[in-house]
Amino acid sequence: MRKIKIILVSVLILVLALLTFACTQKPSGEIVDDEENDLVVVGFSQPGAESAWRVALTDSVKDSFTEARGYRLIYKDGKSKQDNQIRDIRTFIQQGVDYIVLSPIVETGWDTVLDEAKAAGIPVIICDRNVVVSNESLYTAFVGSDFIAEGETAISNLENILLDEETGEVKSANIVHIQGTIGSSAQIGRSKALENALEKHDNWNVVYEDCGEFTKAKAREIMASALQEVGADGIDVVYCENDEEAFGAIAAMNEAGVKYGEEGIKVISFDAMNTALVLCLDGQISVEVECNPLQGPYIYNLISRLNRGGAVPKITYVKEQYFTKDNLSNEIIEKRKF
Ligand code: GYE
Repeated sequence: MRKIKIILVSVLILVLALLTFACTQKPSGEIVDDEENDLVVVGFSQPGAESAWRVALTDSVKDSFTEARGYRLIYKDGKSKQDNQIRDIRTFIQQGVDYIVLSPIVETGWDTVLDEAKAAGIPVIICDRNVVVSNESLYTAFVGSDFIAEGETAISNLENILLDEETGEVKSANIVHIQGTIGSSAQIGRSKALENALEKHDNWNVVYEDCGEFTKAKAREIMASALQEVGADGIDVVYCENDEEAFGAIAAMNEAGVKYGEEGIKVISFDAMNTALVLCLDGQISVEVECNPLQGPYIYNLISRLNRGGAVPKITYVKEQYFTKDNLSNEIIEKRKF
């Protein structure tokens, strides 16, 4: 009898302990209540951390939305999957954040979740890459780059490089095209500019094309395969859709002992991170089109205006430029913030 009593008491204690534990656990959709200290809560969904550029964007947003300025930033990394980003936005909605900032991995597939944010009355700022939605009212504003313009800048520089001074004609070119994440605005715009150039120059051909996912590792494999299948003599240009891909292509060319830069295959790249500009000044990368990751202050301006009840422009393009060996110097590189 005594034994049964002890067992019953132990079970009771266990059940009580479990219940207390369950009640003190915070569910993942915990309501964020910063009214006490009056902080404005911003949920920031990034697609991943595939490049140094993206890390710079994350830092810029984190530096802009600080508690000292009256904000609390909740940062989520989507680990390169749209489904994760959608889940993260739903968590922000459940938490009742004041604003959502979304850098979308690809352009399409956001209608439903943006509709949910709208229904919850949470303004959404799209940054970096854009979305394509059925109804523009599903987001409040976009801040980011004009990717077709970036691609066109790269192409006009390539045309200059390939200009035959004697004839005034643009020389023929066999191009390896290493694309970024398919379906992202950055890939779509930069690829589109190359496609338009191929239509304009019938002596330009893409001899090898694959998706490098904006990463060095993938691009290195792609360039190694291109060199094997096409051969270095059959390649004049490698058009990389970001710096990580340019680093990967360069690594593959180094491994294969292939000449690039001024004396060999021309490397075209986007982002213009400092580490890449060093190679550009050295003549290893021929064109660097800047993509500005310092978007935090732009987003901060929009949200603080909205917070004061003001209106904001639907589209804001960040300021960007391009670099070749001719307009670069060590001083310029040292002064830059990314
Ligand atoms: O060029 C690349 C990054 O969306 C503009 O994504 C961005 C691109 C950038 O991973 O480095």
